[in-house]
Amino acid sequence: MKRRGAAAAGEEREKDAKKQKLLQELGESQLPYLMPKDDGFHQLWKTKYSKLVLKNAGEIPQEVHTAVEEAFLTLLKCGCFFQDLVRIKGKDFVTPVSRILIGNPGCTYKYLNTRLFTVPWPVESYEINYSRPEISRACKALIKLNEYLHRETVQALQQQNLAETKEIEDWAVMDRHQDYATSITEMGSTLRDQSPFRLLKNDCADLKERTSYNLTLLNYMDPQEMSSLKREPYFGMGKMAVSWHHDENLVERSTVAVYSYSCEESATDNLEEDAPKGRDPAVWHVGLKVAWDIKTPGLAIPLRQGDCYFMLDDLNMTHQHCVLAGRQPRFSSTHRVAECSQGTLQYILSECKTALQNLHTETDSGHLSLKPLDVKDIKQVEETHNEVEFEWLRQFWFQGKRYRKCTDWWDEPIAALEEFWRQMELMTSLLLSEIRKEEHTEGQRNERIRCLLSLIMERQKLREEWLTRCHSQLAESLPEDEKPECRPYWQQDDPNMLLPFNLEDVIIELENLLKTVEC
Ligand code: A4F
Repeated sequence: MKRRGAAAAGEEREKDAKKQKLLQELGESQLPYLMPKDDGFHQLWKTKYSKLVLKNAGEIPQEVHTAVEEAFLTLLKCGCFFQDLVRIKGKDFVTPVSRILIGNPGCTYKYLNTRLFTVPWPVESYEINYSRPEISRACKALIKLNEYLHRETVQALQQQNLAETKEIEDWAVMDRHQDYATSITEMGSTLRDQSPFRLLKNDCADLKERTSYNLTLLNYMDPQEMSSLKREPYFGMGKMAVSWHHDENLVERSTVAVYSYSCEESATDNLEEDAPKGRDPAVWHVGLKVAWDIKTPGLAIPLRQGDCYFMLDDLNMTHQHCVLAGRQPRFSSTHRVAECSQGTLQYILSECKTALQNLHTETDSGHLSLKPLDVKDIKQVEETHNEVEFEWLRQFWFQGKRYRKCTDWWDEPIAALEEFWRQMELMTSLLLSEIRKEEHTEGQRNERIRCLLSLIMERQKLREEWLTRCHSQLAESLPEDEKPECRPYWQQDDPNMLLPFNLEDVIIELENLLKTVEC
C-alpha cells in the first residue's frame, strides 16, 4: 500500500505483453517437455532444474502421512477450505482451488491481491480457541509437518551447498601454505570479506531465514467438480488446476516445500488406457519451466499420494511452475517463508499506535485534539489510515465470515483495528478543520493540502473499487457465509460518522482551496 502502485502495474503489463508475444510466436506448435520416464530427463533436471528436489512418499515416515491425511480430511469435513475471489489485472476471478492459510498467529499472506489471514497453529505463549477440537488437532499436525519439512529443507540445502563447501576447502588448502591456522583470525576484514569464508558466515543466518516457514497455504480441488479448467498453453501438458506463476510475497531465495496428497483411484476407475502420448491426465503433476525461455524443455513431475517437492533457493524466481490436474481430488500443504515485514498484526498495530500518538486526549474533559502536524506527520497518519482500511479491514471483511469457521482468533484484533481506524477518521476530520482555518503561511498550507489531497484521492478511488468488488455478480453468487461484506460502510446521514464514505465533496473542497491560494 505504502510503496507499490504504478510501477508494479507497469511491470505486469510488460510481462503480459511478453507472454502474448511468446504465445503468438508459438502459434499452433508446442514446446517439448520431459517426464521421469523420458530419455534425457535426469540430465535436464541436473543441468536446468537442479534446485527442484523430490522426496517420494516412501522416504517419508508413515506417522507424518497418517497425521497429515487426517488433518486434510478433517479440515475438508469441517468446511474450512474456501475458493478465493482474487483480482488479476483489475478483474475478479474465483479460484478453482479452495484454500486455507495456517501459520504463525497474526501472520498474513498476500497473493493475487488477496490478503489471507492465518488460522493460527499452536505455538508457545498463545492461547488459541478453535471452533472444534479436531481443528486444533489438524493445526497441530500441520505445524509438525512444518517442522519436518524445515529439517528436510535444511538437509537438502546443505547437500546442495557441498559444491560451495568444496570451493572453501580448496581455498583453505591453498591458504595452508601461508600458515592457515593464523590466517582466518588475523587476516584483515577486507580480505576475509572477499574470501569464501564470507559465504560460511552468511550461509548460517541466511539458511535459517530462508527455511523457517512461517505459514502453510493448504489447497484442495476435486477436478470432477470443476467444469472448465484451462489447458496448459505452451507444452500441451493438459488441464491445469493452477496456471504458470511464480509464488508471490516470499522472502527472497526462500524455499517452498510442498506436501502433495492426491486421492487414489478405485480399481474400476483406474483402467489403463493405451500408452498415452503426453503426461497421464489421471495423475496430478507439477509443471516447471525456465521463465521467459522457450529453448529449455519443460518438466512434468508426477505427484503420487504423499510425495513432497522442494523449490530451493532462487528456483521460484528463475522458474515458473503450474499445477496439472489429475482425475481424483488432491490436497497440498505448501510451506512458505512469507515476507511479512508489513504483513503481521504486530506491524499494523504498531503503525496505528504511531499515527495515534498525534491525537491528544485532554485528561479531565476527554476532549480530543490534534497535536501540531507537519507534512511528514500528515503523510504517516493518512497513509496508515489507508493501509489499515484497505490492506486489513476491507481485505478481512471481503472474505465474509470464513475465519469464524475455524477460530475466533482474529475477532479481537480486527475490532481493535476498526477502533483505531475510527480514531483516524476523527484525525482526518480534525486535520480538515485545521486546514480550513488558514493559520499557516501560504506555502505551508499548500504543501499540507497537496499531501492530504493525494491520500484522500487514493482513499476515494480504493473505496469505489472495493464497493464495486463487493457487489459484483461473482461476489453476490458466493454462499452466504462467504459473501464479501463492504466494511466499513456507512450512509451519508450517519450521525456516528464525522466524514462521508464518499469523499468526492471533500476532494473538490481541497482542490478549490488549492486553486484559491494559487490564484
Ligand atoms: O488459471 C488459474 O490458475 C487461475 C484461475 C482463477 N480463476 C483465478 C486465479 C488463477 C491463478 C492463480 C491461482 C492461484 C495461484 O496460487 C496462482 C495463480 O496464478 C492465475 C495465476 C497466474 C491465473 C493467471 C495467471 O497468470
